[in-house]
Amino acid sequence: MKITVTRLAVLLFAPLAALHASRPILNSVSMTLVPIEPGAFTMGQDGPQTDYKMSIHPGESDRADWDEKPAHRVVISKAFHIGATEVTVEQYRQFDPAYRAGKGMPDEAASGISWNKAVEFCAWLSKKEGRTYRLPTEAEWEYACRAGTTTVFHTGDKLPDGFLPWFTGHGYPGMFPWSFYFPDNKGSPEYLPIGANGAHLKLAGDGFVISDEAVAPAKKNQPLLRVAQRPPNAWGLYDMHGNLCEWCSDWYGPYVPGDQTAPQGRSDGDFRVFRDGPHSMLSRLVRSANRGAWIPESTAGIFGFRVVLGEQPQGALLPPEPPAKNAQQVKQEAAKIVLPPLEEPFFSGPKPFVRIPAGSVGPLFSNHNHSPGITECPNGDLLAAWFSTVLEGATELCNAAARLRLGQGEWEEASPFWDGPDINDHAPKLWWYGDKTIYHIARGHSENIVRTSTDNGATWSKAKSIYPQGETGNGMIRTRKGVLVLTQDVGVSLYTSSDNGGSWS
Ligand SMILES: [Ca+2]
Ligand SMILES: [Ca+2]
Repeated sequence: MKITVTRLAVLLFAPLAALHASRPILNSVSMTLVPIEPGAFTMGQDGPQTDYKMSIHPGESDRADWDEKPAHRVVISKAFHIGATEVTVEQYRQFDPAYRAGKGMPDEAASGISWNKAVEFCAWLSKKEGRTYRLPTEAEWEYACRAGTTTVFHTGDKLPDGFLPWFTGHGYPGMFPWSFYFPDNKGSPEYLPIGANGAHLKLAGDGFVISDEAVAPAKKNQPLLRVAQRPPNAWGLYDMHGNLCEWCSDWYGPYVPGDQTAPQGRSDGDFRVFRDGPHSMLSRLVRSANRGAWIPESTAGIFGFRVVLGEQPQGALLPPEPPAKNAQQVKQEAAKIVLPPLEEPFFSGPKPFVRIPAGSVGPLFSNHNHSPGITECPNGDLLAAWFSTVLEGATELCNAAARLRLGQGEWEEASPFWDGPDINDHAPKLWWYGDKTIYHIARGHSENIVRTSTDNGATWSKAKSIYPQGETGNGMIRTRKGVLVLTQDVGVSLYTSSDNGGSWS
């Protein structure tokens, strides 16, 4: 009996070269799809925690985020084909002829594509060809990226020199370019800094130095995101480290321990997974195990996708993440507040509301907690939200929250509130309309978002994008005419909404 099981395992998990049942496919939109055979691999990355102060030691790109742990064994039980590159401008235009009209090279990756649009593209292509195209699951993506490797990158524990282009004037997010992370202008050898005019900079011995002398003459109209400009991985896939972030089909949630077969992520959530990091950003974000996730309607420029040809895996979906402490056991009775005598001055506190254990490096961070919004809830609780991070401009930044329940003397310990991992989702603000509705507004990636709760913050609507983007400042006010007005932290301007937050200008 034992021998049979072992033989079956060998057959199931044999390396690609041994099976090679199928060949690459060139489909109807000139997309090359590479066959991936079934197998098993270790998903995620254990090991030292990233300390996030990359500007101090930019060469340390091999450490893991909290949400990549525990590394666990995953079985990919069905063969599939996956795009050799991200979907290109030329391919995407066959679905949407108006896409970036008059701009972009044909072999540039299609950027600024929302998860929703990527799924629509797959449905369109499926109908066109009469076979199933879809986004990869997160597990399929990492399996294909690793291509049998167990190292930090598919190239080993480091990327080759000059592997990651960094458009130094753009950066991610836009307000934090190269100089934010590398104040001395020195990166580390895996980066290829490209100047504001598209000029390649020369490689210096101990990193890159951006100086006027080093800037070659600008090349006009240099395409920024052409696919397959660097060597592929062992299975023939290009740009699994760099170029664009790539949407996956899963709802995001933390990993659970134990083996999994054909996993599909969570059954619901606030964020869709993306894999791989954007261009012009730190190499640790493009590690094989790195995870990110964001709202499915975002059209931020960092997002592209590659498709899979093959039926969706049928592993069990994990349930949505359980509510965090700030959303548990929330009383729903309206508050009966007894006011102190009005003729007497009333002071209480101070009561610290940011309670995060020292040394925390994810999901909350003890280093830097800033930009709070605080609201009273209809049930009499106070709810506070703020951003928690190591560096204010970096991707580990998340939204934390805490609750001071009616009748209690102290704020509860902080807990995660709402966070797209690897997204600088900044400056949360909270506001109670005065009836049942509490608003949560925050800066997203290239959008702002709004969510609402009508049960005292126990549950929230899915985030909705609102424009224009900016960093929310202090809380909201409502004018006598019912217009909501929100201040901004950066720039002198106001957001206003005449439809209770449905749209903003
Ligand atoms: Ca990519
Ligand atoms: Ca991450």
